[in-house]
Amino acid sequence: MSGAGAPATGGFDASGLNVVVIAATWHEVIMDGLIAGAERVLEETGANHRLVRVPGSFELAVAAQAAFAGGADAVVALGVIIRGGTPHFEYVSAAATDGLTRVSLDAGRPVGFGLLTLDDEQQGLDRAGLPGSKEDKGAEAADAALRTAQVI
Ligand code: DLZ
Repeated sequence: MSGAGAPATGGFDASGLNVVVIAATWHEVIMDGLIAGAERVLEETGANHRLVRVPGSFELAVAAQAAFAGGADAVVALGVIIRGGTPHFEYVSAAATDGLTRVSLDAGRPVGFGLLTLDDEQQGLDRAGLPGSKEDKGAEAADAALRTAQVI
């Protein structure tokens, strides 16, 4: 489900592109929504795709690096980090974001950034493309990766 102001997703031909969706496992309900949204766009556009699960968002970057080393044209990175009472949130969020940026630039290939950094679970439910959600960040991340792969 797209909210007001959200870009339209899909509606183009991405057949011939090999895409790896890399998804962390923390916060299962929100993650399931993000994965479903990304996979819907990849199916609709005809992209070849496979799903790789990693334990947490910290591991997204190294898995993205391996995907590009294996020939992926694009990666969609999905994770959910919810702020807690310690600085851990900041460390994992920064490490995952910086790592994915570096991997994308080193490979010269796009990473769709579907890492949600949240104050609470409700913010994730609002963005996960689930029934009642206002936005679908998994779909948006897949769409961004595909559209970028087509123009670089
Ligand atoms: C340890 C941890 C914590 C506290 N919170 C999250 C989170 O909200 N979201 C997430 O994706 N991962 C979390 N992790 C796990 C780390 O990303 C990582 O998997 C572990 O520190 C092991 O390297």
